[in-house]
Amino acid sequence: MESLKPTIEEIASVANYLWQKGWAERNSGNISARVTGMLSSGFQISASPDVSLLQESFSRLAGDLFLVTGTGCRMRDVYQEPEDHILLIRITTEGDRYEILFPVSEKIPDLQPTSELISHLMIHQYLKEHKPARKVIVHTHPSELIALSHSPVYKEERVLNRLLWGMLPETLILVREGLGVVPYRTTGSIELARASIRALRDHDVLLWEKHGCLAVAPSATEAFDLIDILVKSADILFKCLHAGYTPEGLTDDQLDELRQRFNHT
Ligand code: 2HA
Ligand code: ZN
Repeated sequence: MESLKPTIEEIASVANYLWQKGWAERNSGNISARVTGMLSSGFQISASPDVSLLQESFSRLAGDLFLVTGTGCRMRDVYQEPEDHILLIRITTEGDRYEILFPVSEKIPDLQPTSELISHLMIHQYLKEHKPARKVIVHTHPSELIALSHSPVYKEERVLNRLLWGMLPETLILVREGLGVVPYRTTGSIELARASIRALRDHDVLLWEKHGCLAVAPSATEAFDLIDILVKSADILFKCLHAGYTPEGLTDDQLDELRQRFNHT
């Protein structure tokens, strides 16, 4: 497990950011990371790993290893005691089951993976094939972005991205593809996962209408950053609106100039 420690610690740090930001009420949010090949060769798999059935078959993830936050776990607890709230699971060779290899926590004996496991695995399966460097998924509930998704005007993807890019240059520079808006689907459903995969073709960060955000990146920190930048823009927008005026926003020419100048960032 030693070799997984840096990844576990990074997930724990990001769990803390989510809690500190106010995006992780009670057990909301979840994080997973594909860590296949990262276990040191001496690691002994527990003698009788727990094997659970998946509703879907994940043949392209057969044998893959994932770190996933536990269902019902608070992000603040993931931060405080990562090894008790993050599981290591392996997809079986048939791809229709997973084994819990670790922690099989002493504190929480029946710890199971996040309720969004199916979404995470479906998305990981897509990422492995189409965006293999992106191995981490972060899902969280940032109030400002959720609030925008309650407006029929702002939840229109083109309108929303134009608005958020216009709040400060960094948003366009760092989230060039903008947010992909995913229409409302039930939490934890296969429909939500499918709609997310469609949106991930063109985006690395999604806004699940009236629910939250999901970001994919090479690391948990980078996934967090994508959401954080967009929240900053939304925050500026709300501050202007609360102060009683509509923000001017960057002009089309200013945005075009940024696009040209920061073409390769
Ligand atoms: O993990 O946020 O979407 C709890 C959730 C479900
Ligand atoms: Zn959620």
